[in-house]
Amino acid sequence: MSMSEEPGATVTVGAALAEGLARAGVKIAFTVPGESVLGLLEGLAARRIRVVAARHEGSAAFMAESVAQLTGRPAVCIGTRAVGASNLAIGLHAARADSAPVIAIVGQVRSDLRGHEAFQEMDLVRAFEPIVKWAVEIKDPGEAWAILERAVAAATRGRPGPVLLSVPVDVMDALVAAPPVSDVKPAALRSEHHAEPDPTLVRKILHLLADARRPLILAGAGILRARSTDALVRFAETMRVPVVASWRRADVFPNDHPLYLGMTGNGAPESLRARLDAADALLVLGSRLGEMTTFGYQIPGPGVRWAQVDVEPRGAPNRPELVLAADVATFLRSAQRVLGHAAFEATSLDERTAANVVDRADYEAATVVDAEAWDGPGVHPGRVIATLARVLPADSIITSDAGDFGTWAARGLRFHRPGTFISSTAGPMGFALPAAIGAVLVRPGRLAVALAGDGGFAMTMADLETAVRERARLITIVFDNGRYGATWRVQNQRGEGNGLGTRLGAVDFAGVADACGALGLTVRTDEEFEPALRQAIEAGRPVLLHLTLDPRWTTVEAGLAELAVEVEPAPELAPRVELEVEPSLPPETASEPEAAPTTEPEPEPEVVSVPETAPEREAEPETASEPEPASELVQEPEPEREAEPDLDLGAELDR
Ligand SMILES: Cc1ncc(C[n+]2csc(CCOP(=O)(O)OP(=O)(O)O)c2C)c(N)n1
Ligand SMILES: [Mg+2]
Repeated sequence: MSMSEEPGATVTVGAALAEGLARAGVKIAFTVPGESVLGLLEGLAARRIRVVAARHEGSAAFMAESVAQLTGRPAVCIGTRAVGASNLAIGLHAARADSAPVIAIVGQVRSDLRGHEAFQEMDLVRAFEPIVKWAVEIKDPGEAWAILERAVAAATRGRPGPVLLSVPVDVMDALVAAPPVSDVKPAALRSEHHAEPDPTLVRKILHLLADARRPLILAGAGILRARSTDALVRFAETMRVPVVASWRRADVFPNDHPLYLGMTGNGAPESLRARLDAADALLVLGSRLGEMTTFGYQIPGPGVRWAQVDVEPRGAPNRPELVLAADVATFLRSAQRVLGHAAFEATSLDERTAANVVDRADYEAATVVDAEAWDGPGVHPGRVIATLARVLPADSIITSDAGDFGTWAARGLRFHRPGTFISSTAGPMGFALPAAIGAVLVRPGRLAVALAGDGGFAMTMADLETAVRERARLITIVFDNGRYGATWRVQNQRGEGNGLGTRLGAVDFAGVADACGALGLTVRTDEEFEPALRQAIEAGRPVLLHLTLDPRWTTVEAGLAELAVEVEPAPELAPRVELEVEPSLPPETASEPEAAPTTEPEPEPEVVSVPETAPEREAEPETASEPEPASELVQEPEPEREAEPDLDLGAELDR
């Protein structure tokens, strides 16, 4: 239904909300529905917003968070009443931590039943107020349009973040006046205007960097949200100041640039911590200086002169010398103008340039992750990462879960442009696969690669089916050490409780992928990995690579750890027992002598555990696909990310 121009025309609240979302640029919404939100889904479909069913609301919220991180535009997840909302919570918490503009719309019980502990009733506003930026219930259908506008503004303005709208089922289906017809976006849906920052403060910040001997810039998500990577590159080059990325924002600056010195937090190269300690001035751009980024609030160290530019400066326990509450794009523009006019007396530009060369060489040496000798069992996590860095297309979108395996990726991967690394600073397990799905659905030409541990992956692995159904071009790589490794490692350090709550059983992850209609490959040695990866890139459908990992590999910092505790071998998979259904068994199968593997596990295949054995599943996505053109609704031309066309990093970066 399109909004009628006739005076007095009415639409349902669900349709009005869908109209507002469409005008805010929403193209896709993720949901596990319930009857309370059906009116909204109908409105979305009428407005040609693609509706994607997830297998868990947590996944739906992660998918939306990923889209919001990637596009900077509002992204939508939808759940039903108390149960759906509770499941959405993890993704909304993550969106808050990641300053991602997610709009969650949740059904609520009928208005006349509110307060009676009705079926699946919860005071959603009270429950979610501490989690989201703004939570509100639409009580009067006539206010729906105004509330939606306000919600979009709250999600996207200032420091972006999640909002939650609770909509009682009767309100959702109530008729209201059609939203005003307009070619012009309502004010609240337009992009924000940022005032020019105070020029004196801008100059002072520039002087702070220019006067220092060993200055450094720390850049975070604010740069990504403001699409200011190019501007930052120019600024850093003009000032000849190296740049480090905040935790999980490694794509904020081209990693092959001679001024890039790595990502802070877990997995940071040792050179980076040393360089941060050596800095005598630090400019923090678009980062809240979270606990992980600052190695537990140790950065900036005492005595370091530092400045922070952020839409909402906050984070560090010690106050900056200079603080500018401003959008980083506006700041960088002003700074570049000043730099164009004023000749800066940097202490010694040559000296600084020479120091930068040494810093970069230190970074490169400290980010080699595949040096240790290893003959198995299982793969070398660093070699896997080094292979990914070499083989994946440079514009692949890599998503990462929580867990120790991720430290290898943090140190060893290289990102060349913004929007190629999506991870959450909230550290939620289960994030990587849904995030990869969300990412490729809005960037259909790209390849997404989800990195996860066996623990985190299993939390959302049912969404492999979503990936198949939605034809998401992705590869999931599962680092399987048979445990919640990061937590088990801490047990090991404590010397107590070895394996308590942290040991996991074996899962045939390739088999799970196969069962969902994806292609599953099991990789047990380093030699097997690269051919499997190349096969996955070419596969044309979702692929899972199940990597077996010796649990002595923990973090990249620890390398091959000396463990204080005994490591039990990973449990073996119990052989699959087939149901004996005599009449339908084809005679060859029934009579085959080796076809009863009740005690012996299957012989290990070379690399591939399920290649050609599932042709009928492969065909399924084709027939089961939606009647509408698959990605037409989200086919954006390769995006508005400013840095993508501009960066021009040269052919050597196109691995
Ligand atoms: C939703 C959620 N639950 C619990 C944790 C705590 N936690 C952090 S890492 C981790 C273990 C992750 O195990 P796995 O995914 O197998 O990765 P590994 O550390 O073994 O590489 C746990 C339990 C978390 N971060 N998120
Ligand atoms: Mg694990």
